[in-house]
Amino acid sequence: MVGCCQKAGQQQVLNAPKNEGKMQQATRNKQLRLALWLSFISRRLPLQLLCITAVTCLFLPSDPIRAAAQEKRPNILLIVADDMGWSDAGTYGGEIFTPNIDRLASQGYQFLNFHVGSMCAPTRSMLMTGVDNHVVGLGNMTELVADNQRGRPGYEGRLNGRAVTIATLLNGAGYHTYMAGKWHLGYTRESLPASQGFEKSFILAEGGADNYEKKSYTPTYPTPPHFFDGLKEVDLPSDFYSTQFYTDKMIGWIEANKSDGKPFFGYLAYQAVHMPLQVPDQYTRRYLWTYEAGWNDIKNFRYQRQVALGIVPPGLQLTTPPIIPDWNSLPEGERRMDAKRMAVYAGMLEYMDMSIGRVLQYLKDKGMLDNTIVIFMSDNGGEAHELMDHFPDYYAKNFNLTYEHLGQRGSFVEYGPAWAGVSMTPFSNFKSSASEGGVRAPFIVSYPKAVAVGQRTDAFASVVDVVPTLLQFAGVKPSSGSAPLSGRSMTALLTAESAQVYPSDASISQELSGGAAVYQGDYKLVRNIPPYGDRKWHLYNLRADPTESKDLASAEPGRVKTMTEAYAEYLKKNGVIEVPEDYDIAVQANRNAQARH
Ligand SMILES: [Ca+2]
Repeated sequence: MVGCCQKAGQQQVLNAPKNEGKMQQATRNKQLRLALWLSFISRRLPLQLLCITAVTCLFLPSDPIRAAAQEKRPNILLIVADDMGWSDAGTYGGEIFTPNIDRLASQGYQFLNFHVGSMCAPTRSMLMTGVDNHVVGLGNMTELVADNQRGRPGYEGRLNGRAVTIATLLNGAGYHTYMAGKWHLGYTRESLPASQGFEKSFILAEGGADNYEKKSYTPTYPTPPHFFDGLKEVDLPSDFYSTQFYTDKMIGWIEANKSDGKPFFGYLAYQAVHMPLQVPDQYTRRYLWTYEAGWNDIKNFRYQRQVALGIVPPGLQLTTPPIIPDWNSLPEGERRMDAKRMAVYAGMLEYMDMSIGRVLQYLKDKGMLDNTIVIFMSDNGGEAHELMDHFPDYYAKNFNLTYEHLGQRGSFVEYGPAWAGVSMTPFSNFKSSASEGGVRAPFIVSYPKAVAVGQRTDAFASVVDVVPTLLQFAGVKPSSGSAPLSGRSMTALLTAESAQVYPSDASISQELSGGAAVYQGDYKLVRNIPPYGDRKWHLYNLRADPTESKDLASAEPGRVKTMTEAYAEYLKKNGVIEVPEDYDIAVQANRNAQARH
């Protein structure tokens, strides 16, 4: 009978009319929480105790977080995809087969307006600490650090110790802490995961690497990549494939300690779908036919699907940079190669989704899934950069670039700006820009005990909000000896107590490598450097204009002034050193790489 109530409660939320009053929504959410709680209790108590329990429930805290925590502290599984686009998963409009990510969304909370840094390591530094990247040592990518930033506090290129990681806090509170995958936050002894609170770790130190062997993927990393098992640098097994290996590691650690009564925090940071794009060939083959349709049609398909899902507004004018040719204007040989490059990307992403499914199925089989907070996200927008254009001789010499080998061991594949634009439908620009195409990321939270089921939100939220949220769910306080948290807890939103994370008049700023953005309510003030912008501020109303196509800066000078003042405060508060006027990412990257040779 209680089981019926749970189903009915969930169905009510899924079918809630959009114009429903706030009071009705609050009442409904209380009913849902009570139903979930009763269902939870009923699975653990004899029937004769149920009546007493039901009465007692009326006097328990209405706060579902405390109610859940009183029973057992939650496990936490934090899954991060690398360079995955906002629209790639099915639940965000994509045609790629991602049933496990989609199921997480349908059983949890899907964010439509979640923001990250525009590149890997800064996002990850905020994800691990909850503190702005300029405070904790990743003020810029170490590969891109400007001459005026080098050696300055906040630009160490590794976690600098000013903030304690969530792994350290949770481990200190009795959690097992595991990390498998890409770290990218330094590999000095004190900055490795093993020194940052993770009791078990197997990591790639650099920003990327080959997925099959210990091999660099770019001449800007002149030495082979570094992998660490704890504090020990190690070689890779001969049958290594990154996604499979990291998944096995995570499941193995959870399994080894599952019976000792301690909860776990698992950080699963896949190399997928960062270049080089690689996956077992059968996954690529599934998509060859799909992408022969070309990037124009696929982008339009995704947009129409997003409109049908109700996650983006209809009537948008999708923007395509002039450097991207019309698909039908390409010679057949180029179309064939480009279709396969995207097929490898899609296959690699599907393999990752399948692997996420393996972990979730394992947790379900062991009866642990209901008590696990699962987060899935990407760390930045789709990657448009084409290294093969910059270093053609290097790739011709070190990789097999034939059509037949694309995606396999020994090959090198990047998917380029046209497909990156598809990945970021409907937004403009890409990874490393401050446009939404660089900083809007998929973000899903599932936690059946406390998080509302089957919900979507367009509330603004950011990567710095993850740590305060997880600490609150786990009942763990931030460290008094650490830099203060930069974000806000999302728990009130997730448990349907509030419709927002930030008040609508709050200003939230970010900066990376000269790109900068300030968010306030529906508005965004943004500045990009070439090739993504003109170094000037532009103002957009993101709700009406998510593609950032209608600049309102000259029409609303007052708003621009308020937001630039908020940005100036942000710079001061976080010790940001802005890049010089003539800073150029490609020139700086080459100069820094030469210095490392
Ligand atoms: Ca990335």
